[in-house]
Amino acid sequence: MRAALLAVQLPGVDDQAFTASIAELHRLAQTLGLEVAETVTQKRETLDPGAVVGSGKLADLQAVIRAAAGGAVEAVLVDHDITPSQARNLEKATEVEVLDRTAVILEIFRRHARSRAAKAQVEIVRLQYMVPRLRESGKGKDRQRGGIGGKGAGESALELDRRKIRDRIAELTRELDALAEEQRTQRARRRDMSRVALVGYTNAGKSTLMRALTGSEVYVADQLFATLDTTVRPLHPPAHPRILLSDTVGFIDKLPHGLVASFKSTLDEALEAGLLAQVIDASDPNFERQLEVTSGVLAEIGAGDVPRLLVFNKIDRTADEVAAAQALQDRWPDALVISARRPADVARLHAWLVSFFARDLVEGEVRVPYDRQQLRGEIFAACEVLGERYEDDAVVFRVRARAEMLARWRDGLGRGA
Ligand SMILES: Nc1nc2c(ncn2[C@@H]2O[C@H](COP(=O)(O)OP(=O)(O)OP(=O)(O)O)[C@@H](O)[C@H]2O)c(=O)[nH]1
Ligand SMILES: [Mg+2]
Repeated sequence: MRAALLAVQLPGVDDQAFTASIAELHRLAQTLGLEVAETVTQKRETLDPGAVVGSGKLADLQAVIRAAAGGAVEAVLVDHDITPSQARNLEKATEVEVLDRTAVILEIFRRHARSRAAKAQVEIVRLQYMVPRLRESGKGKDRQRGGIGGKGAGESALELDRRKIRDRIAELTRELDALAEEQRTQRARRRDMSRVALVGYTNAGKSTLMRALTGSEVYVADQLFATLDTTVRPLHPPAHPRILLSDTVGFIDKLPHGLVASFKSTLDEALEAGLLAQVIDASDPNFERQLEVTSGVLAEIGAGDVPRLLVFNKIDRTADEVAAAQALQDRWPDALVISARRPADVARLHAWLVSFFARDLVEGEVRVPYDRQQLRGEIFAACEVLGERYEDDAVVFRVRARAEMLARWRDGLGRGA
């Protein structure tokens, strides 16, 4: 399927930002499997309240759609959020489907959602997006439905559809609440462990690093929003005590508003992490803007104060690698500059993470009665065992561990207690 892009350069948006935004819409289109036939742009003070662009540009767009080389254009993607009536007018004028930036991103999220939670979150935002865009269907505009159980009597088909959507949203919200409870329990179990969340702009290389750092098989793809679900895995080779890594949903400029809120629960993992590793694609000409966007969203979801390591990735893809790395280190002296594809760089990041969490470790003793020896495994995962001593009724382990962990072992002998 082929699509045309439509973008307006508004005041305050410089040429570079404008080009980058269009390039990003292009990639979003590709992620949906659309081939971009043409791009139509215009400089304007505001979006035209009628059909986004003025009548002259609209005629250009119509011509492009009819005359596009290589086959028919079946959709127009608009690089802005537009009102339902702007979309309708554009559809009328072009006679093809019109999707605004939010609709494009929502469609990608819908296709990529795997878990029940991600599916429910995306569906809620999609339904909310749809409500104001519902239209009276055909002739039955004022058709009255003799509703079941009296419900719906006197409502138009449109009102009835809206009501159905609201009911569905309520149902999904309840489902999500139940899932969130489950996730909270899982997170509570990881509460005292050292945790790092990989966060960052979509396509920065978070999942690639997750694979390299944990030896797990999470999904990596040259697509936007390949990952929607949070995955948690221990660092490998293992650290003692264990360090858990999580891979999270990526961010994008002009992220549809509802999505930030709905993915907040997915990102709770990030909020509770002891460290955020913010991954940046150093080979993207627009990486500074992407860094800003990510920091903005993190602040918005309340993760602004979590300690953060900047990881400039894909340095192997920059034109002059040495100069690029130097420029980054000059400006961000505390950052790591790496390529996820180079084992030596991954090892450097691995070592950095281990030493970051090692600073919080304290030495102490844990007594394990002889009838509780099944706890040995847990102790070896949660602590670095420095030595063990046998007493009359118990083994006493001399360990290095997080203080919270030691306190809990002392009080209740681990999570099994
Ligand atoms: N050249 C190069 N490519 C990389 C590097 N890291 C990741 N990539 C590629 O970049 C693309 C995106 O990588 P992912 O790991 O899926 O990115 P992500 O941040 O998880 O993206 P989302 O899940 O979509 O948010 C893939 O094609 C990777 O192979 C790197 O250091 N160098
Ligand atoms: Mg990913």
